[in-house]
Amino acid sequence: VEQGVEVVFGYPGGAILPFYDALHGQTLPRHVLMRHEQCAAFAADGYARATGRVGVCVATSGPGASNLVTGLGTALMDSVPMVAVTGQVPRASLGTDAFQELDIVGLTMPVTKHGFLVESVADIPTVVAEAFHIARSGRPGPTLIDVPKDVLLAASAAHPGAAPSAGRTPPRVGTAVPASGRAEADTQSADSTRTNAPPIERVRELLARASRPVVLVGRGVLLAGVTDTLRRFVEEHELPVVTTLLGLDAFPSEHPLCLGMPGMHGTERANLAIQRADLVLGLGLRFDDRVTGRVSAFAPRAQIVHFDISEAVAGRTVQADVRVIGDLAATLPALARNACCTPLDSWWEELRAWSREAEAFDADTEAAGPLSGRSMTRILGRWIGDRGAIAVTDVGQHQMWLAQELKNALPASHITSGGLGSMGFALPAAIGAQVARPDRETWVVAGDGGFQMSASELATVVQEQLPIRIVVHNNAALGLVWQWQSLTYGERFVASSLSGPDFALLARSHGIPACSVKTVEELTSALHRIDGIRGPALLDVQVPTEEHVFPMVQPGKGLDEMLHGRQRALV
Ligand SMILES: Cc1ncc(C[n+]2csc(CCOP(=O)(O)OP(=O)(O)O)c2C)c(N)n1
Ligand SMILES: [Mg+2]
Repeated sequence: VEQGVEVVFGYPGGAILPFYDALHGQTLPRHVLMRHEQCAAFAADGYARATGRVGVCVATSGPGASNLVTGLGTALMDSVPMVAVTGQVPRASLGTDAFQELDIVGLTMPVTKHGFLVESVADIPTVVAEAFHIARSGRPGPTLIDVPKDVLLAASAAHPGAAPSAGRTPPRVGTAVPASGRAEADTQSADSTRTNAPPIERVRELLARASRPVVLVGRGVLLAGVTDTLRRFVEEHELPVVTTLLGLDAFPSEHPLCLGMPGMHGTERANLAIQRADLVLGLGLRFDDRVTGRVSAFAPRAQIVHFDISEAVAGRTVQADVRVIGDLAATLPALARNACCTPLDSWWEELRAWSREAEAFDADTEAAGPLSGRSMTRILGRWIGDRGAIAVTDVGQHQMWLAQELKNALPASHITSGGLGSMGFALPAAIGAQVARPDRETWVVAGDGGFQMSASELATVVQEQLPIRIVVHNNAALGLVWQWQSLTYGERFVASSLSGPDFALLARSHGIPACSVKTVEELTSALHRIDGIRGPALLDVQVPTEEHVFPMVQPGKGLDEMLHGRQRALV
């Protein structure tokens, strides 16, 4: 509570019960009971992404704690500030294979910035403060606090019914276990902007000389809160903008300067722009392999500039010619000041010759009649975007289609698991986002596979009375797996065909109004009906299995070797 936490997402059990007991009769924090600890971590993640605040999840020792692992990894990959609190067996039982004992600090070392095993009650205030500080600072990410049950009990005895008082100066933490090493690297780099005057000067020179520049925008722009600065900067110089999957909501997709998403399922205009550019200005992104395609073929004609808060991230895949390490809140305004550009008319002429639509609208097949994955996400992308709602997607074909089709998402309004690509993410993350932002409409778009991984959270939606709009893209398949087996495994389909329950019936069994739709007309009228519903609602959208997400850059290919719907390789 002293850290400003208002909500925690969790699941109780023996070792963590003293923590739960301390919540009794308290108004803060609110506890949201999830149906699985993985979903508690995803919900804390969605809460954090929707607000920029630290998300908190809670689990008991052993299986409760280990169920958090995927959620922590998801947050680490996507730079989401999170603190996980786990119960542990009493100190005297540590190392004895006690009931529900797992070394969770050891187990989560690679998926957290830092893990703490609390050794005494006196350490708790410092550990909590450090855990929140590390989660927030530098490149944000998850930390874990593991508290033995006897320490929790001693804490309750020391502070019956109240949080520890502020202002105490407790002794230094006994055991602070360095985890992924990211904490140290990031803390050092967080204030390293003082070293950046020369690199920024060099970037200004490169920009002034460039005739084919591209600005590549990642989630760091959102984390630094510089979306307005970015917009002013690129508008002033008419710079083309490409937004990664996690940077989609950092810049409006329909802005005339926006070329779309790059990478494996990026647009022709975005990918070819990068390949033809003479300067790539990367702002707060990791240049991960889904963005770069074959690294050796990435932006072959370009000088590459990489702005990032983390020394550890810069240069890991693509070698940047200039690295600017520091908070974009300081470095981007510093660049924008006095920056100048040559006129880019001929570059824009070249750019406009390529399509920024992932696939052209086909009036014959998309305006009416049976839905496809493409047409349903096109309708939803506009519907969700026009309402300024939050879109939370799962992982798979529907995720890529919606990323291509979502119109003008507001900052912190496109939430998806990018780096880890964790199926089952969408519904629980939307619970976190909706709890965080009751004032915002929140939409889930999930595949039938990913939805089945966390469908038990429908009960949480109802128990917490959250008005989440849920769309299941039901193609009776693990669609993206089907697509890979179709295109790169010679149509040898194995384990990609998927049955499921009647999703509408499943929702109704929870008391959630729901229906199944198959045509454009049915979807459109269902969307209008949902407008009149105050609580949650679910749409089961049935589409054929046989559909590919295009464009596609296959693994090992360069960004200009895209497959299009017509399966024509460009260039
Ligand atoms: C937890 C997890 N397991 C496996 C995968 C691998 N995977 C990526 S996409 C995908 C298929 C997703 O199917 P579905 O949820 O139905 O979405 P669709 O592709 O059909 O839209 C799978 C199995 C993953 N990303 N996450
Ligand atoms: Mg599917």
